Amino acid sequence: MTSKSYIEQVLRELKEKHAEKKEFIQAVEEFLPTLEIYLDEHTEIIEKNLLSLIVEPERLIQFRVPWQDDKGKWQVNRAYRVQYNSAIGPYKGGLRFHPTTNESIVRFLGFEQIFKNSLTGLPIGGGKGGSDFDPKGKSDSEVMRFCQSFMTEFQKHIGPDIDVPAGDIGVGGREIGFLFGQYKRLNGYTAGVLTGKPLNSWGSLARTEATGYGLVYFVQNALKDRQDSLKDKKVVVSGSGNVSIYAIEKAQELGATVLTCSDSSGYIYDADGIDLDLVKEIKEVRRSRIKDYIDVHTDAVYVEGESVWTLKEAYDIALPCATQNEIDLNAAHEIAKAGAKIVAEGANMPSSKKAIDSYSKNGILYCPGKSANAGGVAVSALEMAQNSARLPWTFEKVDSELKIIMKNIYIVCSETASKYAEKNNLMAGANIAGFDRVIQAMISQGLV
Ligand code: NDP
Ligand code: 2IT
Repeated sequence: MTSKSYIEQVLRELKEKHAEKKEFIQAVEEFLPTLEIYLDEHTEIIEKNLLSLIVEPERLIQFRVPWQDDKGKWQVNRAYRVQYNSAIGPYKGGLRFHPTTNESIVRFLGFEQIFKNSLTGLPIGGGKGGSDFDPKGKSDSEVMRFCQSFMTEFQKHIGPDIDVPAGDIGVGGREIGFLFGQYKRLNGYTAGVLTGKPLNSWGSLARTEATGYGLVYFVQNALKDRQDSLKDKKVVVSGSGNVSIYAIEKAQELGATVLTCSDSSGYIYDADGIDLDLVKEIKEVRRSRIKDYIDVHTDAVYVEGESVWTLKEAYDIALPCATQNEIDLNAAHEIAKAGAKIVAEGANMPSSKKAIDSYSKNGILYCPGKSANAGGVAVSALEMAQNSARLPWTFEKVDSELKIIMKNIYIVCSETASKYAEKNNLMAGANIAGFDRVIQAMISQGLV
């Protein structure tokens, strides 16, 4: 059997089993075909049918979360954790609280997390979870009661050497703090059971910044490799959450002008460059909507109900940092028309398959999320190391380790791309390099 026909067979079987889980199928369909040349060299993977093992999660947990709202009424949400692959370490990956969270979403995120974590070079397996709970519009007390109820069940399934969750959409320091408090109440002080903890509870300095900063470090390495830099570049960022804010911060620090940010209601275009202190005040302090920006900057534009990817101004770099499939083929055409030369993904799977296929045709360097947004989970692994040693590191130490990790990820992706495809095919590079480490560990361990 050829590599191509084997991959097609595994995909066919997966689609039959999971026809309705479209994001999950999308993530696997984007991944497996890029392994073709690698499989030509490693025929034992075909002979022993190892792809069928890697697409199947080791464990999938689903539970209900009952909680009482401020009016005393009982609410119930559904929660998930996929413990996907533990070949290279305890399951590691975020928790997402968003009404769209379902089994397809956590499976896609968990599947990608395996290979992202592998690229960091650190001892972390792949997992992901979350709930269809919507923290928007909830009081702090409601969020706390939800988190406490969530953890009352979830604590049975996690531990510093078993599974170490962190944040994702809708889960930041506040939620992780409440989850950690409840875990402690049930099991005693166990710093290493969650990452992204508040700094007063042994969270790591620079974890909040890590995904956004890491994304920009990745782009900086890609530009440097092409004798270029971020100085004077025009950058378009989507979202205004954790990843967006710190991507904007680092891009501005390195001399770029960031023209936009957004939320699911609309986007801000500010030709003078986004005022990040104001965005932080609106999103991190007030927990309000990005529309408030124009109350202060009356010369900026707020475009209600539109995605930032409809922007008709010229720019050099696109950093999607909001959510999956925010860039479809039309949006990808707009990005190309704007003259962008790089799309680097802060979000997980923000580009549809057709959008990805269009990038190289339009001369755009595509930096896939698995590689470009790995800085967050990498610093989570450094938080685990600090918690195990019971010693905190300085911001500068964590940040300098993050820079080294992002540089190494860029190098391994680019070298693997050159070996198996061509240098600019960072998607093939990321997928093959991430896969190689995991599958070789699985083989050494007897595929258990
Ligand atoms: P936040 O919750 O902090 O922010 C999410 C941002 O994206 C908000 O601006 C939100 O707008 C917007 N958004 C979310 N869902 C949608 C939607 N369906 N349509 C339009 N906009 C939407 O999350 P993060 O910044 O942590 O995560 C952003 C992305 O980065 C996600 O894809 C996540 O998986 C990925 N990521 C996060 C990491 C981390 O460390 N936090 C690490 C690696 C990747 P609104 O408020 O209107 O919903
Ligand atoms: O998608 C991701 O890599 C994250 N949400 C971060 C996971 C983590 O464990 O820090």
